[in-house]
Amino acid sequence: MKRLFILSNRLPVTIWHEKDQIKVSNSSGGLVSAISSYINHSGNTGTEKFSEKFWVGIPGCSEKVWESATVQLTDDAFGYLPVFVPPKAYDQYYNGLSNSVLWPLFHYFPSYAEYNAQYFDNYIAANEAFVAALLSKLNDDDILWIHDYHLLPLAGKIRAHFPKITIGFFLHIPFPSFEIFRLMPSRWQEEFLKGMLGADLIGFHTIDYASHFLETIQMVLNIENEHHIVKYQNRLIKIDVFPISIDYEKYNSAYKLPEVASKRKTYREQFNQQKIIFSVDRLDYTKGVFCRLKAYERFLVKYPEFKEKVVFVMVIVPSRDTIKKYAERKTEIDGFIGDFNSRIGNITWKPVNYQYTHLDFHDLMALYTACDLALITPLRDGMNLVAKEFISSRQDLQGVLVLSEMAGAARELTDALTINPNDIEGTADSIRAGLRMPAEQQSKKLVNMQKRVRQYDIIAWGEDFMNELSLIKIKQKEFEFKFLNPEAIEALIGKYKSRKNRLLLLDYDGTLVPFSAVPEQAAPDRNLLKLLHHLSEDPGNDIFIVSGRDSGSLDRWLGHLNINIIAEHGAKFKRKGSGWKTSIVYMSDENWKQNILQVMQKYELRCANTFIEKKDYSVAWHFRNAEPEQAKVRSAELFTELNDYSKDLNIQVFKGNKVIEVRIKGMDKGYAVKQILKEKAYDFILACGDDYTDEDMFRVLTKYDEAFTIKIGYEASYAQFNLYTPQMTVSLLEMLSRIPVAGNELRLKEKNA
Ligand code: GDG
Repeated sequence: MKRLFILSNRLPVTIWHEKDQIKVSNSSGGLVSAISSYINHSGNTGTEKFSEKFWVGIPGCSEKVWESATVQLTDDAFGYLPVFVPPKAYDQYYNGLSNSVLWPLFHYFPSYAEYNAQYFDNYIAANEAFVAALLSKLNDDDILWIHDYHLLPLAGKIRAHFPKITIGFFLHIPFPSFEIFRLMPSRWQEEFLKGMLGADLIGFHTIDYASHFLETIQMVLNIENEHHIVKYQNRLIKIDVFPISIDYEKYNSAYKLPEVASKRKTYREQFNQQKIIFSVDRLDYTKGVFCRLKAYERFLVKYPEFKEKVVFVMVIVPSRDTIKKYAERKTEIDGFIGDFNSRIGNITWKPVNYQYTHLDFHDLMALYTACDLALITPLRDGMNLVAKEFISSRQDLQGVLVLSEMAGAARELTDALTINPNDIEGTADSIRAGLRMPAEQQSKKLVNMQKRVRQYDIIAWGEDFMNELSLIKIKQKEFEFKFLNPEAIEALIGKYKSRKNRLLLLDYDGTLVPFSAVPEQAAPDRNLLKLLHHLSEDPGNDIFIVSGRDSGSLDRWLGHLNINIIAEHGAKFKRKGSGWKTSIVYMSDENWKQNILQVMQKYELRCANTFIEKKDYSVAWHFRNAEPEQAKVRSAELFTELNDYSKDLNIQVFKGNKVIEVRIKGMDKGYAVKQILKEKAYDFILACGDDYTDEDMFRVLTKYDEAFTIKIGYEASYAQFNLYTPQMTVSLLEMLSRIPVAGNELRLKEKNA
């Protein structure tokens, strides 16, 4: 059993002074109840149980106060590990970088962001305080789950000390598009992204946020993904979607609680025959309060028959009011509502019933279940749990949800009346439609939405995340860097000796010969030619050079040997003793190459010392010799542009070792190897390659017990082993060529004589 550490900005505790005493109690914010629900139920559903559980966060008091106060904590579900950050630094980390840069930017309010260098320095310092507090407590077997935008760099910083530790990171707010993210100084961008990539699993609420993240790491760090998995610092990292949810049963069963039922009755009586519209959110400019009020006003003006027949109960919960933007907002809302009520209302009817307060759970449930319509209109919202809570609370299957399409929840709650919060007219119409919706239609919609929240509730969310986290750790093991050590060489030689049908699959550039500045200059030397000839003379060996190169160069250099050659990643092949053939049967659009060439030529001009390689079935732009910084930017741009162009065509864009290549879809070395294996059964397979294109071949061969797969280079790979350089591949092949194999001893003796 492993230990679980939850890391979040604040520890879930409340500290207060009572007379001369310091009191501390466990507090249950949204995150703590979410995690607790998952932990408490996980035993029933097979998720790994944890030997110990700790919560790591800032307690909001000094070390001295904490020491005198901790004794009063009673809940033993979690051990608390406090992180102390001095008040001034905390202010710049929390109110500064977290809530005056990341929060506005990630919610698409770039003009609210304050790029203050001190904020950044203190944000990093606060994250380092977490590391310092944990260093002596962690070990590589622990599981860490880091939460939210306050701790973006933390996973990377912990990873530096514990390379094998398991870390999950979940972002509770949106991840913005690259064009927004790039507004931050580039040093900040890199620090945040590299930090996040210290995790093994990075979770977002929606597919859009995950895609934005993937695009951003591509543009900033030049990191690509394959099916949402990226390779970074020799580690596989999964980027996935986990829409946070709620404890469905808790909200659903609250309907019948006596306190809730009686408060519901009070509210209904208070508003008599009026329809109740309800909203509740933290004081935050992202929540779209003004749009909401304007839409409500438009509704009353456009549909005056609702005047005096409806009331809008709007609860705003105090939040971050020490930040200027939030304090200003409060004053504006107060003024706006006062004016609204006097303009639209009358002596007996106040159209907006506004409270700036925190409701207790029973009050909140009473309002969720008393209202006729929940009006949720954020301008941006990572998820929005209020929407899910409202849906779940309606055991009576009555009530309408009007929901902004800018909330993550809109992706799942598709039966809501979705609105664009900036569309005042449209929102006003949706309010009317909601208030006039027939009872059966309300029920039908609620049944569908309740089903979704019930099925993927907070427990499912936690389990889903933890399961994915353990799966990626398993995948990482398959992918680790493993040097081909003497024992492995011995095993390889042993098999080579005893088997009669041997297949040698050898990539060319970077595997048999080192990379050279210009592709045409990578000709094989005499030694390599002699070696290949030697190996090919053994009747038990079938040698395939499996290359992405053009057939012309390969033919010139190797065509005279008695070996098979695969060019252009499988698009062309030459069997020993015969001529070149192609495996491309049909090409939908012959113009693609010309168009791709035109795009690449633009980049050849814009980025000095790059060049284009034209092949029969592919085109490649090489940037090996270009200035690295410029090449990084241009290659990222070209990659995006080519991907856009190729979307609907039968071609695919690949990024290799300092090259971007466009080729026919499905044509890869994995496909080529599958074809070879279809034709003949082999009892020994050796595959060597250095590039990402060779990974396709390695992946196919993971299913063959008799295969030895070797990645040339220092990177982790799907291959079983690594060798560092092409010289080492050649030495290994020389070793094999000297082995007297069954039946061949005589012939070899003669040759060596
Ligand atoms: C962030 C993301 C994401 C609110 N007022 C009262 C009260 N609440 C509770 C609600 C709900 C929670 O607070 C608010 O959660 P939201 O999801 O709506 O919004 P954020 O606080 O901005 O949360 C958000 C979330 O993280 C989770 O990942 O969904 O997008 O911004 O649970 O019930 N609870 C009580 N009284 C109140 O007056 N008792």
